[in-house]
Amino acid sequence: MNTNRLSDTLAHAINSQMTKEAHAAQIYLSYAVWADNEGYEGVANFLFRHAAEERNHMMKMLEYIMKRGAKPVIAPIPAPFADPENLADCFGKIFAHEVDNTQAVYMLVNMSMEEKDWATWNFMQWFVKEQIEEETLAMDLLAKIKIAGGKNANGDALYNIDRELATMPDNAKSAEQVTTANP
Ligand code: OFO
Repeated sequence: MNTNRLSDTLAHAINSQMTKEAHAAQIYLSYAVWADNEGYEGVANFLFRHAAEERNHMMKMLEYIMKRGAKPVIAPIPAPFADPENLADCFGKIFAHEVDNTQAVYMLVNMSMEEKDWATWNFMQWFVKEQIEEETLAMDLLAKIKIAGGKNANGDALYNIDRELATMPDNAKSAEQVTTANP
């Protein structure tokens, strides 16, 4: 009896997204190594933590494919991006990458809706919410570096950003968590 509850099309698409999450982990990992090498230990710490988050996203996809009765395929991961030129470039590329990932997540939501695969649609909502947080986090990083002077930020400003990122929480506050007492 066939117990596979995923269409081949969706299984393939979720599998591709699973590989994309693994690629994201490699990108964050390589940027973390770059940051550490440049002396930004706080930024490196933040990026190492984020690499682990992306790996967890990959695991969620892998588990979902298996739980629905299909077999994940562990595919090669593309090489990470080249090193950024400076912190402004690093945060800019992270933001662009997260926006690109949001598009990929939306595509899976669309596909599951077209197939009326509500289990997958429901599963993907976790990623929709996660992407709001990831984009917010990347926007916050960009705002910090902009205030500090962008690619012309001076050493003091960069030092402060680096220290802040060492203890910056992994998740940005979502709009749903905000109240008038806690803006
Ligand atoms: Fe950076 O986010 Fe995964 O999905």
